[in-house]
Amino acid sequence: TAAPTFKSPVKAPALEVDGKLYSVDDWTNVPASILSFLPRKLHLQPSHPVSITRQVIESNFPSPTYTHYNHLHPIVSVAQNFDSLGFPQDHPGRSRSDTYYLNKDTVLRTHTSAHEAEIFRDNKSEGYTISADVYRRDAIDRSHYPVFHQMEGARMWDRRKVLGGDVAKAVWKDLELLPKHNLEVEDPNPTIHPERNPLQAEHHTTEEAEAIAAHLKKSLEGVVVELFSRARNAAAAAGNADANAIEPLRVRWVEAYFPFTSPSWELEVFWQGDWLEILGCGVTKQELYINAGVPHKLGWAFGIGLERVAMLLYSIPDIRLFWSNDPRFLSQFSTLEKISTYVPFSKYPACYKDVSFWLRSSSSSAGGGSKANAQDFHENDVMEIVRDVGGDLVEDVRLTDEFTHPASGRKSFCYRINYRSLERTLTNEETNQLHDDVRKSLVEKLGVELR
Ligand code: FA5
Ligand code: MG
Repeated sequence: TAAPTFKSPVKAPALEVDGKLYSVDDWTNVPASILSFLPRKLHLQPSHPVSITRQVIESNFPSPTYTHYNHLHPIVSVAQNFDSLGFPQDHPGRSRSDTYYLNKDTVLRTHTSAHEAEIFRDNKSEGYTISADVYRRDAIDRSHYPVFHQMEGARMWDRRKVLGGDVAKAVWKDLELLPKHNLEVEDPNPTIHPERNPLQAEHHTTEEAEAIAAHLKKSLEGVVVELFSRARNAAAAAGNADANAIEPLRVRWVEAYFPFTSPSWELEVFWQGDWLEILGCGVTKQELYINAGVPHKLGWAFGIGLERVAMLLYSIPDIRLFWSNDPRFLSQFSTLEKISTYVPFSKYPACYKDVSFWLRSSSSSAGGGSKANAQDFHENDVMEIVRDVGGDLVEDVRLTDEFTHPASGRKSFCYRINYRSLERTLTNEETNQLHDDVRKSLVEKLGVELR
């Protein structure tokens, strides 16, 4: 047999992104298809709906009270994304099934909150917004995409600087300056609940927390009212018959939990027959200010999904459309002033296909490396394989059946994949080929047994 004539030097494996090298290790799970999204920066593209939505929301948080950060790089440390925010070590958000790791210390940020601590430390202004692309391994459907855009916002008050040291009074005074609205927002729960939504009693009085929560809610409700009145006025001004047909706006506050706020909430808007979550928020945990060297501050923070808002605002039916380069999509958005209802250029036929498989039983997985057995199977791995093969030709993926064999204990799953292009009709051959590739890839990458 022919022996190699020379050995090529063994290069330490590394990923190069934006001219920087990241060493690769057991944690690395970010595929090239995801890295290819980094240059898009939809939040900065003139006349892109994500960018217009960003600007409309920013206008509710004017400078100099708020500084706007829009150019922070998406690759951050695990310390920034999780540790600085008090995520416990076993928080599911840290797992490789939820987050894209470049290596064990470095991730694609999963939220704009990754920058909270550094901006608190910078201590430039009383408030800020950060708009940016964020990355998550997640489900595939019309309102979820592995890359999306968030806007983080925060406002704080300095105990040493408010008149008479009475923070609550100062916050209520600032609240009076916020634009008035007459939207009735459902908000059934008390601000502070001893277990579910506790007061940070070592740091805040009840009055302070109540005042900050009220300022937070009023600020965000103001954003929602602003956004939707623009949409309606535009529709009405354009003589759009739909202006009256638009359902009355329904908005509600729901209790939530985040490791870096307490109390915490999510804001939901009624959309296409269901409640859609558009943001998370809360009273910032004092630990963050203390660790950032500004222990005398107190205040609130929120994180809003820009695509979710843009979908509501323009009636965009599918989150994949934001990534389209089709001029029939892009040409519909031009100015900040005129927000009009999106006109779908066509709805092409959908094609459902099912795939069923058995997970490998744990006994057969010995030495199986990273392949899936019942213990480490995660649905997001299926999602990513489908996404990798089908890209934006996949509209959604749903678990339709789950079964455990009574005798062997083996588990079986059936997923239904909906193939549909936003831009053309897919041929039968094409969908069959895609589905075949998905099936092969599931076997190769997850080691499942097809049924
Ligand atoms: C967060 O990311 C928190 N950082 C928000 C926050 C900031 C809370 C500051 C408190 C203080 P959450 O995971 O719920 O929270 O995401 C926030 C918003 O991002 C959601 O409400 C939703 O609008 C949007 N979002 C989440 N996942 C996706 C996705 N896969 N595709 C599109 N939008 C998404
Ligand atoms: Mg949430």
